[in-house]
Amino acid sequence: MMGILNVTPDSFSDGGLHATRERALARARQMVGEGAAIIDIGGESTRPGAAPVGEAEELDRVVPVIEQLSRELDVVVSIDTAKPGVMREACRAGAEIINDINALRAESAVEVAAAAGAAVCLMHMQGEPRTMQQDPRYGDVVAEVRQFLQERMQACLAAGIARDAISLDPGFGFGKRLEHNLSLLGRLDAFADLERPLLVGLSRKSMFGQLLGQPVEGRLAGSLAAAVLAAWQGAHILRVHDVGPTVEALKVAQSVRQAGNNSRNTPDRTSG
Ligand code: 8Y4
Repeated sequence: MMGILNVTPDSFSDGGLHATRERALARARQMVGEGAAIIDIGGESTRPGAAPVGEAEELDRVVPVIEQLSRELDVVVSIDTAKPGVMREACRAGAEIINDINALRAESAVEVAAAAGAAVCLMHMQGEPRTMQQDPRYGDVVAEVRQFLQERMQACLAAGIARDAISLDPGFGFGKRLEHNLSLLGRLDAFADLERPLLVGLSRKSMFGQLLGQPVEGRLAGSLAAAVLAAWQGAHILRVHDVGPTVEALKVAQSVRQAGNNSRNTPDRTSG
């Protein structure tokens, strides 16, 4: 389980950077207590219309939190950034995974990741965040996402990143309509032959708003259903806001999977 940690100033209480850091640390401790093995730290809001953050500001937000968490907790820290300079400093501070929604396509990003010796998550996105939802189009969304991920993996391997250090992500919601997201979620098996762990981020995303008519705070049930479907198809890492509830939902799925295997192996099971 990968817990999402936003280290962005609270829009309600303006307590400054110190309060932002303390709030983030408390949230991280809670998620680890609920079973998160990875904390994904982001210093730039991904909300549509949010102001872009400069590199220095992003580093001021995330570096102290990464240092403290990797010192204090038995957890792997992941840095959610597309900026090579932030990747480098975050890894120096203790981050072991680079989670880049741009799949290391920025100038020098692949080289920085290789030099840092970090693991990387390569995510598919069509277009760029500001405009990606304007008119997403695919012939065969599953085939195109798979092809993109394979190409980005090749670029990483060519730069000396170890195959074992790479995970792949279809990028739910990133330049995709509801129908594209649903096609991908039903066909996660199509990525199995890439032989890399799959990371999926579905938590609270707008596809559940579209399907259920729920605002972001009402999307837990939809997110849990999707998490179970993904895990059932073999997804390895789930990026979620609600760590405790997702751990419980997956426990149910895992138990069913084990019971199912047992019964298939039972000789006296009748058929027909
Ligand atoms: C409510 C809350 C509604 C958050 C939407 C969102 C992914 C990711 C994001 C993902 C990987 C998000 C950084 C978008 N999504 N990284 N990052 N995979 N690897 N939206 O799917 O959470 S940010």
